[in-house]
Order: sequence, then structure tokens, then C-alpha cells
Amino acid sequence: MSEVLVIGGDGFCGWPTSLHLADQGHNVTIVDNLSRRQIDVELGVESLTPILPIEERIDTWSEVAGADKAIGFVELDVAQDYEGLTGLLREFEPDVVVHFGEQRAAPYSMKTPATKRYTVDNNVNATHNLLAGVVETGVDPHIVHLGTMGVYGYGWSGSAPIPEGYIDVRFDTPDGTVERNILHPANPGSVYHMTKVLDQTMFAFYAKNDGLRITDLHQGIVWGTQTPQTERDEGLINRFDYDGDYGTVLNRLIMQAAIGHPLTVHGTGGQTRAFIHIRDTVRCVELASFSKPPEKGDRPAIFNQVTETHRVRELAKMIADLSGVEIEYLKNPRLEAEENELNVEHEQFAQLGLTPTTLSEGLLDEIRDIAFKYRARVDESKILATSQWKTDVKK
Ligand code: NAD
Ligand code: USQ
Repeated sequence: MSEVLVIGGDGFCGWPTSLHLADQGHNVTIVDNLSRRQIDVELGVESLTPILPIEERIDTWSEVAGADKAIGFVELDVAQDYEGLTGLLREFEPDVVVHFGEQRAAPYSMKTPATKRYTVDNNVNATHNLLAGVVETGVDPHIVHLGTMGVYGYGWSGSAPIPEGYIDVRFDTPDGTVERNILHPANPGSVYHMTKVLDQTMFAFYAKNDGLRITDLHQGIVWGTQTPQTERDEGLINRFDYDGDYGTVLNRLIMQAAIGHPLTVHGTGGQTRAFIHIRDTVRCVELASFSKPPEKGDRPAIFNQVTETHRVRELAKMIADLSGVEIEYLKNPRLEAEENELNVEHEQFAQLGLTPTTLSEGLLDEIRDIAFKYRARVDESKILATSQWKTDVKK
């Protein structure tokens, strides 16, 4: 049994991961500043699913799972309260710190100068405070961070496989040809994705300079809602974002199918992206945390946390065929390749024993059990994505 801190454990990925790890018998404490709930208030939106306040969620879990699997909660801003964070590291001496605690929506990060600056301040400081705090306290947890496939960019290498984090390069110098295995070149597509690129540079430095043990999970777009633990009581239900800022593409299309709203495809829908079901996210975090922690002195371990890739218009067609709802091709608010190939290597999790939930298995359940059930909670005025990547140059 390990001591685990889950930073961002009240969020979409963090909540089911906390329950999963507690269910496995680990001592889990959630550290969250509840900023995600505050941003919902700021945007005037709510999760499609009715999520309970954190204290009530945690109490429900204790009742359902038993006091020996209870989860702790500390309200703390890891980007702002460095002393509080080091205090927690000293108090808990965690074996593992899972770090989900960042502003994660690309459209929100591109909305206004204020949201750009908030995203950088929050994400870079949160990660750096954790790294500096681990060094200062001398506690030696395995740090498991949720990064993104978007650090690689889309279409940079055509259909060539994207390796798991590191790539072989060869270049000529006056002294001959040099061969290296380096971090894959970064090509972020939003301020949010850029912060994940900055994170991975900080990880490389702290692993090299201070011997921190770090795993960075380059996760694709997470879809689905429930896991075996969140299904155990309605009070444990996971959040489901559908709005134009925080809703991710597949869950948005699923929700739109349930209410008969035209499926919102940006541009030609030729964007190919990587996906993973939330049930597999929680399992991957467990596998990465405990099966293969890096040794002191190793460079950060990097996994591509994805199970399948799909083109947006093909997803929309699949959902249109299932639901009878039409597809609407909208002017793309983002600056991104209209068409891209995506060939992602993701062998490491398969080798550790992950058996993925595929779209063909989970899609209908998701439409029926979640989107259709809670469709009355949708605010249709919040569906379209309004955040623009490029603003007109002001005179
Ligand atoms: P989320 O917004 O639902 O959850 C993030 C949580 O972190 C929230 O509860 C928020 O309150 C908390 N948080 C943010 N800043 C904090 C701070 N300074 N101090 C303490 N807590 C803070 O996001 P999510 O979808 O659960 O994503 C979790 C992580 O996984 C993010 O880092 C994201 O970049 C990554 N990720 C998500 C997806 C996806 O599709 N959802 C895909 C790839 C990677
Ligand atoms: N898209 C549509 N219609 C929509 C919404 C999105 O066509 O209604 C398109 C977007 O233009 C984009 C693609 O779908 O081409 C994916 O958009 P998204 O919002 O589902 O995903 P993204 O902005 O990339 O971000 C999400 C998470 C982020 C995570 C990332 C993983 O919010 O935290 O890092 O997925 S990845 O995309 O692999 O980098």
C-alpha cells in the first residue's frame, strides 16, 4: 500500500483516478484548489452530469467503499501556496504524487490575454512548485504527470510513427556524424499545449540536476464518463464537460446526438486525434505509477497514453449513423492543420497489460446511459466554441 497525493483530484481525470487508486488499497489524498469549479461559474456552465461538492463526494465514497478506503482532501493552490505544498510533502511523505492540477482547456487558454496569462502562471508554477518542493523537502516520490499528445503537434512528421517521447536524430558536424536520442521536437497548438511543452523541459532539468523520478504521460483526448468506482453511486458520478471551452470533441458529439443538436465539426473535420476512454486513463496512471517507476538519475519516462486514433469527421459520421443527427461543418475557430495523419506508438502500456476500451464497445452505452439520461441539463447557448485562435489586429 502506498501513500499517494493526487493534485487536481477533483477534476474529470483526477476524481476517478483517486477512487481507482483508493479502491486498490492505496492511501489517497486529493489536493485541489477547486479552480475548475470556479471556472464553470465564470463561464456560466455546468457539468452535464450532476457532480456533488467535493466534501459530499468524498463522504459518499467512504460510505460506499468503507472507512479503510477513505480519501483525504486538502484545498490548496499548488501554483500559489508553495509553503502549503511543502508542508503537505513533509506531512505525507508520499510514495507517488500524481499531478493533474493544471488549466487544461485549449480554447479557454486562447480566449483572452487574461486566460492566456492565467494558464501559463497556473500551469508552469504548479509544476515548478512541485519540483522545487520535492527537492527542498528531500521527500522522494515518483512524480506522475499528465501531459498531452499535443506536445508533438499534428502533421509535423506526416504518417511517420510518433515515438514515446524520445526520437533518434543524426546530424553532421565538422567532427563527423553525431547520433542522439532526444525529446521529440515540440510543436504546441495552443497556449495550454505550450505549457505542457514547458513542463517537459522542467522535468528533464530536475531529473538531470536533482535526480527526481518523473513519468510524463502524453495523453490523448479522454472520452467517456464513468469507471467501475464512479458507477457505484450517483453521488460519485464523474464530470462531463460539453461546453465550447472545456467539452472535448467526442463527448461533445455524444451530447449533441442525445439532444438532437447538429454535430459541430470544425473545418473539414480532417483533424486526426488520439483518444482514450476514462476507464483506461485510471488504469494507465496506476500502471505507470507502480509498475515501472524510473530510477534516480534516469531521464523522465514518457508514455503515449492513447488507445486509438480517429479523424473528427469519421467520428461525427459514426455518431450521425447511430443517432440520425445531421453533421454541421463550421468555420474552424482554431488555427490548426485542416487534415493531418497521426501514427502514434503506444506499445508500453500494452506491454504492462492494458486492455483498452474501444470506441466500438463504449459509444452506445455513453449516449444512452449518460448523455440521454442527463440531456435536460444541457444549456444549448453554451455549445458552440467561441474562443478564436486569431484575433483581428487592432488599429
Ligand atoms: P480538469 O480541469 O477537469 O481537472 C483539473 C483539476 O486540477 C481541477 O479539479 C482543478 O480544480 C485542479 N487544479 C488546477 N489548477 C490547480 C492548482 N493550481 N492547484 C490545485 N489544483 C488545481 O482537467 P482533466 O480533464 O481532469 O485533466 C487533468 C490533467 O490531464 C490536465 O493536466 C490535462 O492537461 C491532462 N489531460 C486531459 C485530457 C482530457 O481529455 N481531459 C487529455 C490529455 C491530458
Ligand atoms: N473539434 C471539432 N468540433 C468540436 C470540438 C472540437 O471539430 O465541437 C475539433 C478541434 O478543432 C480539434 C479536435 O476536435 O481539431 C480536438 O479538440 P478537443 O477540444 O477535443 O481537444 P484539445 O483541444 O486538443 O484538448 C483536449 C483536452 C486537453 C488534452 C488534449 C489531448 O482538453 O487537456 O491535452 O485534448 S490532445 O488533443 O491529444 O493533445
